Amino acid sequence: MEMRFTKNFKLINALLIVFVFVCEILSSEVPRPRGVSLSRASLYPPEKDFTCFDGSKTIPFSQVNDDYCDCPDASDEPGTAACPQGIFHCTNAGHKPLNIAASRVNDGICDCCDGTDEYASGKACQNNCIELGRSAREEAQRKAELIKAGKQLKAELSQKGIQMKQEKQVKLNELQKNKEEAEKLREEKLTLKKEAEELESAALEYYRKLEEEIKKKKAEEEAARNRAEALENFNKFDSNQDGYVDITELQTRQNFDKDRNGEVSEEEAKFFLSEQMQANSSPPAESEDSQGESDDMQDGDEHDDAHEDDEEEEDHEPEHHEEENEEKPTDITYDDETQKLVERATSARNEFYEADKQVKNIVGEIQGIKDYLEKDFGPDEEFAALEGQCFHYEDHEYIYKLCPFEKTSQQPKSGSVETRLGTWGRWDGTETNKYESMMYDKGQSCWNGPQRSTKVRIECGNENKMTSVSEPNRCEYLFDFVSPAACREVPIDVHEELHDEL
Ligand code: MAN
Repeated sequence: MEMRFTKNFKLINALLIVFVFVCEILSSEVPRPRGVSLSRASLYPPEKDFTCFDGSKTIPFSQVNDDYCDCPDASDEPGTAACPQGIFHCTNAGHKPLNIAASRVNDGICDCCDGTDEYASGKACQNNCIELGRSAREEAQRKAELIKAGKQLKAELSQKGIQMKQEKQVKLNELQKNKEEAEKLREEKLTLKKEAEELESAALEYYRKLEEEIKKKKAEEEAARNRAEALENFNKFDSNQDGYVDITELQTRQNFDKDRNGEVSEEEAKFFLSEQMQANSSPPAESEDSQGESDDMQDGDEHDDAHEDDEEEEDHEPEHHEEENEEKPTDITYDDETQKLVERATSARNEFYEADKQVKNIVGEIQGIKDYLEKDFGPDEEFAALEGQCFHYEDHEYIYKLCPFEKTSQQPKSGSVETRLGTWGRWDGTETNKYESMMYDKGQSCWNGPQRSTKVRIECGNENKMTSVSEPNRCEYLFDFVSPAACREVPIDVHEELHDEL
């Protein structure tokens, strides 16, 4: 089968070459001004005056290609560089005809393989159209063979892709049904939970009040303890028992001698008043009233400040205390009936949360499948099988990775940190073939530069493989990838040439 195809192709190719030569002989016999293609020859009848294609002017035919631009549309100078926007046509017999900008005529560079663009520059251009034509045809043949083999593989990929989407669709329908059931169950569990919690709440009301009373009592006891402790401390320092603690009283206490020089200075005593007393005690209420009249006033104020600080701290604390209290098992034991109701409500709550989790899982799965079904895997789902795979390419410095429909990345060979070069964005091909390239954008930002992005060019190949990687602009990467999924019939170039020339 393969052999027959190759044989047929060779025969067609040979016929084409003969055809091209015949056409060339015929075309070279059609008289026309330099730089005019065969298809336009009839627009330049030599026996008539020449009218610009845009109709703006008529000139004697002798002024066509006289190296002076008469027509605004450049139609009078197809073979010279006189008109800036002119186009020069090279026949390139044996290879591909070519249109070049008129400015490239006689510029000393051989643009046409037949060398016709350099007729007056003195540049000796070789006519290598025959060789170029031959290798172009060989390349076209290679490509055609590749496409033929690739198309078979592509058909298999398509089949797989279509099957995968169908299976997902079936799963989606199943999940939609499961979701309805799971929601119904959740509804039932919610009702049961509410009922159980109502009973539980009513039964716990009595214990809640009891607990509050216990808490209150505990708080009162704690406050009384604190107060007694404070008073004790105060009395300890108020050695003359006059209801005030003054500096001299503190100076008698050697443990305030911070610098260990044998005596307690006023500063050391004050330091203690401001730093230590704040933390440990509060003066009795009576002393607060009279503080303004004595030396102790300043110290007393500081003391008050300290007290305020304590209050501030306490302002933040209730939350914490409450939490602690909640965590602590209370000393209260429920009666059997209440205990049963609490247990029933707890298990109703658990069952509801379980049912709710089930619904959420199904919803998540449904969304995942919907996203998958909406993905564009090509007109025949031929690229679907690439999803979930990753392909690698190594150059001297990095290992590059392409995970189709997910991301592209770069990892230094000497390190383990992967840099994301892009996240799947969209198909980015041309109007004629949207699927010839992919764009992965929004990758990791470059230092002082843009976010990294990757364009992936896809060509037909008989396996899925990355063939090259480059970075044409800083942080903009170009991957070349071949895949049977990209094998599609394209017109062979030789056909196009003949069309154009005839
Ligand atoms: C790294 C690599 C390069 C990139 C620079 C930009 O070295 O990601 O590809 O050009 O960063 O600073």
